[in-house]
Amino acid sequence: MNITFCCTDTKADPWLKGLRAAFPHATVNVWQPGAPQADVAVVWAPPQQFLDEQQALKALFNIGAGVDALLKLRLPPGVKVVRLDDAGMSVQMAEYVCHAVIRHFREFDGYEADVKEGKWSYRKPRERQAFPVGVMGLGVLGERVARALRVFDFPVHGWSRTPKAIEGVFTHSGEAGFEGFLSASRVLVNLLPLTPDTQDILNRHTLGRLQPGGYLINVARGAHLVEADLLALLERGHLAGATLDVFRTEPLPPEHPFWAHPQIRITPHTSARTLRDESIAQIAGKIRALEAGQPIAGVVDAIRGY
Ligand code: NDP
Ligand code: OXD
Repeated sequence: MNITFCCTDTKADPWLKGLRAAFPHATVNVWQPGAPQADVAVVWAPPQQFLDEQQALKALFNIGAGVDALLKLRLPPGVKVVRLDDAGMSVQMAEYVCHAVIRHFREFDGYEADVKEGKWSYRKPRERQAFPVGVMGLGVLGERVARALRVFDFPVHGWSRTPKAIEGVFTHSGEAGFEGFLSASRVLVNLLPLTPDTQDILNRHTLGRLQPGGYLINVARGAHLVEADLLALLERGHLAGATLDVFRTEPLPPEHPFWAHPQIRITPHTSARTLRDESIAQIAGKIRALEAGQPIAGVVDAIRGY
């Protein structure tokens, strides 16, 4: 078997070592232009030239959950696109989102500012029922996040394309359920995949439907958010703030207003990192299953876009 590795912004050596250990009889190399045809590829945002040259690939293993960058490209005919299925990401996402929700709800930024000024001052405890959290996307990550938020007794709403049942979570689905989902939420967490249907979905109309004092947590993709609309809603006071991990342009350009905005907290696309060992183990298991003609989880539906 010939396995090729073509991942932008990723140190190749540890991945090659792990893949070679999992497949001692296979050829495992970093892709170079003109390389022999490989059977499967491990990829992250590969160049079009790679896919144009590697027309015999049977499967592309994306080392992330989101496949938006990959689906923009012309793919070899009949190739399976396989996403990472959790591989240690959902617990990280649950930590990140719970931290952001709790930091906002408990006013920790305000306390930090007070402490810097040497002030010992209390704030009135807030009513938890007044902070319903809406989770957009109830897939591998969204469902874990919704369940984690329930542990803290926040009212939790979830929205997905098809109907879902999650214990303790008010679920809504499809276009018909969107309006009711938004107006039931005060804190909005975005965990949708980026597809033609979801691009720009966080805009003045949708964010304007959140309850007053709304708060946005975007941990999915930057292109979900119309950035100027967020700034306008913060300015108007309809939104209280935002925690953003993803941006339309990454790295966030130095002159971007989000860097210094007093109501916006940013992190550098780090809410749920790809964990190398877990990912290699998962990909190796799926390669073996495919070789044995068995079905695997995480095969992307290119028409649906996720
Ligand atoms: P999944 O594919 O498992 O889940 C996607 C969810 O979104 C599903 O519940 C799906 O509905 C729902 N959905 C898709 N399209 C629509 C739509 N048009 N309307 C309503 N609901 C829709 O994805 P994951 O949970 O694994 O990951 C979600 C995204 O998180 C990734 O695509 C990626 O962009 C982002 N991500 C970000 C990371 C970071 O570090 N910032 C790390 C990892 C992922 P249904 O269940 O009905 O199919
Ligand atoms: C992913 C990501 O999609 O890290 O996995 O953004």
